[in-house]
Parts: sequence; C-alpha cells; structure tokens
Amino acid sequence: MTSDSTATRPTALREVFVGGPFLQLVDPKTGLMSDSDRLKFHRLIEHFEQRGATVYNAHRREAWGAEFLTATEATKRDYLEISRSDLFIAFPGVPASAGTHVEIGWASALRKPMVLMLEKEQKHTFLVTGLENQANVEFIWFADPAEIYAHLDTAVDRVLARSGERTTIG
Ligand code: 5HM
Repeated sequence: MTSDSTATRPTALREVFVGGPFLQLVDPKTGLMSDSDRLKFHRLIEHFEQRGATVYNAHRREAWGAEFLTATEATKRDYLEISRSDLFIAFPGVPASAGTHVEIGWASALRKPMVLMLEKEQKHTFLVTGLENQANVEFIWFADPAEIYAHLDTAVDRVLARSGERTTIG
C-alpha cells in the first residue's frame, strides 16, 4: 500500500450522532412520533450500526417521545455524545428544528465531520447552507428520504477523509 492511499483512507467510524427534528414530530395526542418519522431515523441508525458504529440518537434514547429526559439532562448528554462522535449527521428540518440547529453549531465549533440532509426546494437558514466553506460538511439534498442512501456513504467518506484538516470555524 502506498503512503498516498494511506493518506486518503477515511478514519474509522466508531461513534456517530444522528440528529433532527424531535419536539415538532411528537403528536400531542399520543405523545409519540409517527411510524413514518420513526422509520426515517431508524433506517439511518441501522445504516451506521451495520457499519459497526455506536449510534447516539435522542429520538430512540427517549423512546420516540414516550420517555423525554429533562432539558438539562438531554442537553448534557447530547453535547457529550456529539463531542465523542467521529461523525455528526442530521436533518436540520423543515420547519427548522431549533435543537438541531444548536447541535450543528456545537458540531461546527468542535470541528466534527458533518453530513447535513436538506430538503430540496425548501427554505433553509443561511448559516447552514453557508457552512460549506467554513466547516467540514457535506450536504445531501433530497426530495424523498429514500434518495439519501444513494449519496450517504460517499458523503460520509468525504468528510471523514477531511477529518483533522483546518476549518474556519473551530
Ligand atoms: O428542537 P427539537 O426538538 O427539534 O430538537 C431536536 C434535537 O435536539 C435532536 O437532534 C435531539 O438530539 C435534541 N433533543 C433531545 O436530545 C431534543 C429534545 C426535545 O426538544 C429532547 N432531547 N427531548
């Protein structure tokens, strides 16, 4: 193996944080996320677990809305879990998820490799779509969540290969 191929080989993916809209997806009547919203996160979690990674995800941790933690506990755990992750991946959400945007700020400042999945033809905040030249991020634009999987591994490998490089933020 040449030293060139070693230099471009992505770092190992041991721990992954999966974020995205939560509160707005919990039905006030049932106190739970819908099956289709759960499936969106579940599929992503499974994708990384099948690659051998430990996946942190608040939606699953908090039983899809049935076992909400206190705000203090959730904030502490999310920050710690993002800090220890090799990859941060999230749906910023439409409408924008406030909590996920806080997490994107943390992940940027912590110089985490990030993959953000953005909905085509929807409004997203400038401070997310403008991150490309400031942080180690790849965007996946989708109309249907199933489209994500055609691009996911490439996007992940790209940000992991750039891991450790200098970024403007962080
Ligand atoms: O504001 P919103 O609920 O959409 O924020 C979602 C993000 O905040 C998720 O990525 C999740 O990691 C975190 N979160 C959490 O950990 C949010 C809530 C509810 O607001 C929660 N635990 N109970």
